[in-house]
Amino acid sequence: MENVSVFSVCGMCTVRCPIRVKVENGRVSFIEGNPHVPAMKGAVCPRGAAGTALIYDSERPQTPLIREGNRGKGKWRKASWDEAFDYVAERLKKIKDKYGPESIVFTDRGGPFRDYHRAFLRGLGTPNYSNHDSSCARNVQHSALSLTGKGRKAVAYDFKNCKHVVLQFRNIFESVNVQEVNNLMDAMEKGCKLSVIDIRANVSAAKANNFMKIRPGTDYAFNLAVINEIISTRLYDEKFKGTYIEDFDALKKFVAPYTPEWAEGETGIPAQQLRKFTKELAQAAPAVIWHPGWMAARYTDSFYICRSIYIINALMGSYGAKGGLAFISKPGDVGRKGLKKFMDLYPKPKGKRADGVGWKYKHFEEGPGLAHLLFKAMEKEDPYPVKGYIAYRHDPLMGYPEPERLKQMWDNLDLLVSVTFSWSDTAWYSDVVLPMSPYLEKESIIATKNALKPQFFVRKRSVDPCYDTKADWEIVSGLAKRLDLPDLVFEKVEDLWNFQLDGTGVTIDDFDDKGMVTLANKPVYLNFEDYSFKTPSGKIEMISKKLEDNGITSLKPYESPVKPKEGEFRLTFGRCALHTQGHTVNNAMLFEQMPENVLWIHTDEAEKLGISDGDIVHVTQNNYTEDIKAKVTDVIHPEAVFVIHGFGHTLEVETRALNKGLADNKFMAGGMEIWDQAGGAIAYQEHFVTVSKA
Ligand SMILES: Nc1nc2c(c(=O)[nH]1)N[C@H]1C(S)=C(S)[C@@H](COP(=O)(O)OP(=O)(O)OC[C@H]3O[C@@H](n4cnc5c(=O)[nH]c(N)nc54)[C@H](O)[C@@H]3O)O[C@H]1N2
Ligand SMILES: Nc1nc2c(c(=O)[nH]1)N[C@H]1C(S)=C(S)[C@@H](COP(=O)(O)OP(=O)(O)OC[C@H]3O[C@@H](n4cnc5c(=O)[nH]c(N)nc54)[C@H](O)[C@@H]3O)O[C@H]1N2
Ligand code: SF4
Ligand SMILES: [Mo]
Repeated sequence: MENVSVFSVCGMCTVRCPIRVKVENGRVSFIEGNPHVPAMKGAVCPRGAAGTALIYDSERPQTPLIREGNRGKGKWRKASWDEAFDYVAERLKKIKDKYGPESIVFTDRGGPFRDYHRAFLRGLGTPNYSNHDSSCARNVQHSALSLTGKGRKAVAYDFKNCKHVVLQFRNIFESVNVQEVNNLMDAMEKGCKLSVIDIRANVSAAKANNFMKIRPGTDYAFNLAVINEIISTRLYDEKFKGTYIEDFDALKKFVAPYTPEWAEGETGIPAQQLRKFTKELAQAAPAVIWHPGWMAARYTDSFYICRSIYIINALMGSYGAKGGLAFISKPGDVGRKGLKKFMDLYPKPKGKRADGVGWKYKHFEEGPGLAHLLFKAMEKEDPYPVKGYIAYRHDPLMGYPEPERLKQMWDNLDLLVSVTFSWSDTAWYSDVVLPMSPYLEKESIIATKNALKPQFFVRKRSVDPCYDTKADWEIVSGLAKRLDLPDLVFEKVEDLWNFQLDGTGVTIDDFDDKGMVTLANKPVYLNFEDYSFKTPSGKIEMISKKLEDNGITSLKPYESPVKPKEGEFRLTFGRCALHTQGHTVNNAMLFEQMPENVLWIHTDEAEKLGISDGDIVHVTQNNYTEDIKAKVTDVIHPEAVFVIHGFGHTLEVETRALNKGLADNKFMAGGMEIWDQAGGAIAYQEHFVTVSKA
């Protein structure tokens, strides 16, 4: 067999870096960053390099499976694809006939490859598409919308040209996006400053010029004091304020009591340090990026923290600026035609969403709604019964709080289907597992990247599947065929791509050279004369009518977080460079490098408890206990303990990951009910645990 190289798209996390895959004798031998994308610098991150271990792993679902015993007991019958498709389609039809199309719901993991399966849902007639985002970035999205009328992805972080980057609950050097990291490192070599505000010194803090260790849950206090300082010392961008900020006086009045001295008492960060930092930030303006956060589903006021960050960016004039929050273009903005959409084949379903978004909760964006409220609707059969659920590349039992509670919410379902490439708690609990081919073994639909230079990109198949798995489009097509949706049935992926490219002037051959097609010659930056935001005033609005009309205040007074009781710690978490969420722990290459997580605990607190570095400790909440190794350190705030999320697997089919480390989501009693009412996301860090030596 010949040796070939294929342009593809990494699938080890949702960043989806462009890659080039070397194939020798039908096996993947090497994965590198796509050399035509300068910011990749030819590299991938450690997880990206471990894609080979994913495809050649025998511990993943290898054929369709249909449940035989009770849910979760792991008794499976192997099925052919025809049998599995028939089984699922028949049951979906029955549910639709008996309860109506809205009784079928679907959640996925977000990302750029959604148009085709979302069209499938429209074809079925259900409004209930949802994704993981109420466990991730919903607060960021809703805060962006509330201020500018546009979502969080309407701006790109122009790290390459930035002069001062601020990371607050954003650990860019471990929670990686390869191109962003490379661009930031280039900028830092040219003198860009890095400030990090975190509850512990992470890798980003180690690279920072300025690290501010903050008391967990007090970020809003810090940010309000920064706004106070900017306004009282007139450090804001006059021209930007005049053109683009609405209700400035209301903001000024609101922040007046929140002085740096006041904030010091809340956050533990000295007032003088805050002042110095604010001044330095203003000196770099408008080429500043205060990152609004990514995994911002942490506190009940996270939405307001995100809003305060966007407000600071606005005061710095960083919106639309080179080196700031640059406005991105869509194909239409650069005079090109966008991809033809599968979703346009069907009208938007008329029914109400089961999660209440759009009618009960009018201040939330409809798009993906809020999955935790969808799960609640399943339990209560309110506003109507939900009987069929497809979890598509999504593992809510690992990603949402209190899995046992979530299983109860799913008890009323007649059908639970998982479409997945790896085992997961959710797949294990399903009635049917439809195994998806991992990214190196499949094609994906063409996607658009809206950017300073927008582009189309595509994932091509590098090698054929080694097990009886199928690509996403083959799975949706197989179901569409049996559910009377002929427009969504494709025999060949080329036909599907040609549908998308129709009218764009681009052909699939145009992707051969570089793996992507760029739609503009050079980056486009804001033109002050003709840009307006999508708010009623066209400006960035400090007071949002949409929020206020729904009983939610735009400028919320600060409330001090609960202090942990004596002997308790706030449970905090984050990511590491070697794993993605819960789904890589069992990857042989990554497991070898990091088999378990450890519990970060402050030296003084550990000493009080008689715990030394490396000791095994019990972590307990409400009579539930798991054991984990302690990492005793000075660099974490004493009120918190910290773990990397995604460990503590209990499935015997994953022999490597089994019983390694601790599962943070099991220490969040009542957590499905604790969410940010203004921003919509779960508040994962409002939970406390005790720690003792084992
Ligand atoms: N306690 C706690 N809970 C959390 C978090 C936390 O830190 N702590 N983090 C939250 C965050 S930020 C998020 S985003 C969610 C994530 O929650 P999920 O999206 O549920 O988690 P993943 O493990 O990324 O993906 C779920 C499943 O989808 C499949 N999959 C993942 N990526 C791909 C892909 O690119 N292609 C294909 N075909 N399949 C894929 C895998 O088989 C995996 O089992 O969890 C959230 N929940
Ligand atoms: N390697 C790797 N990269 C990833 C992922 C992955 O799993 N692995 N997942 C991807 C996904 S889905 C997401 S959402 C992003 C997440 O990207 P990030 O949001 O940047 O990642 P996290 O590590 O969850 O959190 C960042 C930091 O928040 C800190 N933190 C916790 N509580 C507080 C607090 O109260 N205040 C402050 N100021 N800081 C706090 C943590 O200590 C941590 O260092 O990463 C993406 N990239
Ligand atoms: S950041 Fe790493 S794992 Fe994620 S897509 Fe890029 S190379 Fe793959
Ligand atoms: Mo996330």
